[in-house]
Amino acid sequence: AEPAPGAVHVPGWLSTARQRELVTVCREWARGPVPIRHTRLPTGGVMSVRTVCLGWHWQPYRYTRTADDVNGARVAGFPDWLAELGREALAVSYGGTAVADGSGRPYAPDTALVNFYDGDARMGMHQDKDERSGAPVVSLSVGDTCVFRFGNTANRGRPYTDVELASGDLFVFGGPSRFAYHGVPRVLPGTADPALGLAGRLNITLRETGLRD
Ligand code: MD3
Ligand code: FE
Repeated sequence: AEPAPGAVHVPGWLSTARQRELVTVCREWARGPVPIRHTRLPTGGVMSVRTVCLGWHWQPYRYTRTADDVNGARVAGFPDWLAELGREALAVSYGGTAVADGSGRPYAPDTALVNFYDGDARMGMHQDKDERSGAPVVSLSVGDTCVFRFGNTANRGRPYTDVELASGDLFVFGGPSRFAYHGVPRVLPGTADPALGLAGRLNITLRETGLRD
């Protein structure tokens, strides 16, 4: 389904086996070198979602190599297999592995944000503007279903569309959708397959930062 220009939703894209592998590897990433944490905002607020990063460490509102706001450690590397998964995601959603900017350049994500939602976690409406690249964002959901709110590029309010994201769903945001406001108003606890062994929801987003050391 293509709910907006450049936005493609592929329900059930990840096999159960791949979902289980992602749960396992996310558990490892959550332990370190930078432990998963509730991100502290410059306003003093703390996000209800817990996040761990690969490749580049996101702290509001910039990317660094070391987690100066957590324990100072260098973030875990961004694995090649995850970049390859990102190119597979573009292949199924856009029909090719190139970034859809006319350059023909292959998608080369260099950071992942792994978000963990317990039953009370939410994410307010926001834009992702800290990357210096217009390349698409690839989102993979595992575990409990959530309500994902997909808005417009002008403001955080209406018009928006609510879409349920379930375990195994792929969502790609490119073109005009790349800078749309979006958020997660709620998670639907207990909706995941118990065999996954995950209480809550994981979301992995792949991005190109456009940054160099
Ligand atoms: C649309 N994550 O990490 S994934 C985020 O489910 C974030 O954890 C949510 O928003 C989550 O920044 C939503 C879908 C998503 C991710 C990034 C986008 C949609 C996007 C970037 C641009 C436009
Ligand atoms: Fe976002």
